Amino acid sequence: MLQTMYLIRAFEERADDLFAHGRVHGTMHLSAGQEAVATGVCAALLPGDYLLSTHRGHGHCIARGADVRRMMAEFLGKETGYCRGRGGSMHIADVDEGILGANGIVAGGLPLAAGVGLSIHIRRGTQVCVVFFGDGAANEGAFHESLNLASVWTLPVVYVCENNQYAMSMPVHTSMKIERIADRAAAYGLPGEQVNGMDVLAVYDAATRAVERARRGAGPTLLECLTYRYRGHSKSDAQRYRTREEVEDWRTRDPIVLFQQRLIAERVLSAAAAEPFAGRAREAIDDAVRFAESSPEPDPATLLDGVYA
Ligand SMILES: Cc1ncc(C[n+]2csc(CCOP(=O)(O)OP(=O)(O)O)c2C)c(N)n1
Repeated sequence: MLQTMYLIRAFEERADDLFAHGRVHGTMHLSAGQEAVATGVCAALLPGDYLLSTHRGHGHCIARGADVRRMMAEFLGKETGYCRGRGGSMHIADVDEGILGANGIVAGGLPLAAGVGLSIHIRRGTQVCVVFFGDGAANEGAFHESLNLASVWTLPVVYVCENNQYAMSMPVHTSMKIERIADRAAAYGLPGEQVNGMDVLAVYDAATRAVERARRGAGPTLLECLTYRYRGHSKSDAQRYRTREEVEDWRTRDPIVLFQQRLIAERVLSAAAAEPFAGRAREAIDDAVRFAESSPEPDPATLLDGVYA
């Protein structure tokens, strides 16, 4: 889990750098600070389980085992990318491995999750579908409809709200009158749990319980993971809605630093053994960038491949 969190951080640092050098078109949404949520939840899954992501989805894909070479190639719009360079940062998917795609529509994954859950249910499968979404998405109608249907039909869905305190520039307390998003689960008759999203083991424990409940046919769970994004909403965010002190305060709870310190304190890892983790992650990303850069651009003649409407 520590290596995974380092890998997510390294991927995004490099993505940011490539963007700054004008190597990427469009925009991107970084999840630095939120690594423990993706990592803790995905560690609770088994091969064959399904995942639905958001516009801030790099970490979800990496934590689910996606190949960073193909992710980087997708990010740079290359033919060897997961979506042959058509999707870019916001639309990385690996359907064969159950990564059913990111979603640029806020709450767009939530109705899909109910559909995936219904499909598993009809096929009498034992898989689980995890759907990530933000605090802003929890105010969309799709959130309420999806939770209600999944609960009524006892579907194997785990709802993971990454409450990173803001929907673009809007703080959670200005968009909802409740203290805990997890409390909304009660309205639909399913368990809701609020978790420290900066603590990868706390996330893993809660996710393990939710996944086990879904897998044994007991239905959905809502997890609210309290976390924070260190970077702006996307690349065009001047961040006038929060103070530098607030960001620095959250950085003192960095999920990677905290987990590493804990592993060392509990003698699971020595300081010397922890040393190479960051370097290994950067090397894997260097290799991914080399792969992506040496990969071909998509052939313009294939531009309409995959366009169905
Ligand atoms: C249906 C819809 N409404 C508005 C937008 C514009 N938009 C993109 S991201 C975003 C904020 C999302 O906040 P949240 O769900 O908390 O996720 P976070 O960005 O914090 O990860 C908005 C309003 C959109 N993409 N889709």
